[in-house]
Amino acid sequence: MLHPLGLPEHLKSLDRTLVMGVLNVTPDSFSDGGKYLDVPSAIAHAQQLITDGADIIDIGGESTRPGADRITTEEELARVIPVIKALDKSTVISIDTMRSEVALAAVDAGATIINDVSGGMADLDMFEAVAKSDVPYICMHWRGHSQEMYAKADYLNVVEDVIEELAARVELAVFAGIDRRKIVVDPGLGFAKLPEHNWALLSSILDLSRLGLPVLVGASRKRFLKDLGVDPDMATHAVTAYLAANKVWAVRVHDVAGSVSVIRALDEVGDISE
Ligand code: PMM
Repeated sequence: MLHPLGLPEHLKSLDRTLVMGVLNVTPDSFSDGGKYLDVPSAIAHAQQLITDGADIIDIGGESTRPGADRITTEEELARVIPVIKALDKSTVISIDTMRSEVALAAVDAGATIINDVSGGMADLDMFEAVAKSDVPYICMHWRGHSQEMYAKADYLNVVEDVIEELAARVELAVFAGIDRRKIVVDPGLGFAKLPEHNWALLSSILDLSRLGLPVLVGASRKRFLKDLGVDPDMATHAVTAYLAANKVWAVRVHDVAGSVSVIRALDEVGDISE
């Protein structure tokens, strides 16, 4: 398993797909909006995710749901920083933000991974902040804010276009001083993507390894899975199994226990190519 430089040692020794548990401290995210807005319930949920086996807790204060309005930096800081500070220092925390100011404050408060769904495009100071923080950086494929993203879901060949655009962001990040070995790439399912784009990216997930970097995928409970008309968590687990069999670095999921079970069983089966 290819891990980014700077990941805590106990995670680096694992030869399996990692599970990132989602903690949205927002009133309006895709599936868990409003549930964990106060600090005690956010902490209780983080603890549940850890008990369920999450390797990383991804804390976000701004919803990226399609059509969502932006919040102020102050509001975002007020939602996430108290939660990060209150969590046990042994918890591996990633901060899900597009803002350099929030990323820096979160690292200061104890976060050790920066997860930027805009791949440095929403805030021109982000790459510099990441370089300064010197923590692993998740660089997601993105084309625009929630209000406008579906108007930008236009691709000649979605897999090739996403790889090319991600490669360009990675080069800029490195140019800005971020260590290439600390970068993780993410195809950004649902962000300026129609269902057919998400499915095409999933079925060609191995092509992303051309970038030579660890890959993270967030498919959990997204609309293209709900559109199947089946249980969205069951559909998420199927995607987790597929991604783990294809050796992605990590999956970002809401139902941590389900993904952990799937990965645990798959681990026992072993590598079919051996
Ligand atoms: N998706 C959401 C939020 N943050 N971060 C990464 N790296 N990848 C994703 O796909 C991603 C993300 C939106 O989903 P949510 O509102 O259910 O958390």
